[in-house]
Amino acid sequence: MITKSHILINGHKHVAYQSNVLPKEELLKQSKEFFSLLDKRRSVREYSDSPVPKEVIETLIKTASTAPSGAHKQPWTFCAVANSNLKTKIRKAAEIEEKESYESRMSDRWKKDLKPLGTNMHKPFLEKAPWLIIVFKKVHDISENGEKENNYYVNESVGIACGMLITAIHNAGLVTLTHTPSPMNFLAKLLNRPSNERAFLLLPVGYPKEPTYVPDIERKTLNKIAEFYE
Ligand code: IYR
Repeated sequence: MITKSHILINGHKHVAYQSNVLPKEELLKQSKEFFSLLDKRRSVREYSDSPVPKEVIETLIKTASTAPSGAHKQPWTFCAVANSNLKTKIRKAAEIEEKESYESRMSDRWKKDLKPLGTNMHKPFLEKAPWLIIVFKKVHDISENGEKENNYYVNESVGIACGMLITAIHNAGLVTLTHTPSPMNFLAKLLNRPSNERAFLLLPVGYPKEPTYVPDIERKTLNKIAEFYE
């Protein structure tokens, strides 16, 4: 049996980092290939009801949970919903909030900014997509004896994990959409989440309806998003 060899640094166990250094000629190629894959990612609002195996969703969630987090607290819970009754309840509750938002909470300027994207208060994807992943942030942990334990940089940590989840979903040939009905507290109620969890993001996951049309929008060029100091 191969055993991990540990060394102690400041009294804490460390293992050798398994590096992923590429040969020089591969470096640019790999980075360009990954860019080209991710540059094809789009937010998709129309889903097919083709099923996605649970094991795929489990693997995507494990991938997201490789994200770095403040003090390695991993302050997240991913709730994966395939149950139709629950999806219908989530759609109904989300549409009540969205109706209120589109009719009175959102400013005219905000709605004008969203016009090219074609969003509205109707959210059929919440029932059509085979899975909904609702990401909860843990504002603190609760120890086994019921005491509060701190988490750190919770929004940053959970945001990074969500980015990695979106990337993993796209890499698997599936599509998603960052849906943030506001306010989102109905999700904690419907999913019976404990008091230390707050809904952070809802991602429908599935295959796109074929054909699906997405807005013809462009990404900012490198010189608009980056400054180099050499
Ligand atoms: N949450 C609403 C509105 C919305 C807001 C933004 I900013 C978007 O980029 C897209 C939608 C909705 O889901 O329709």
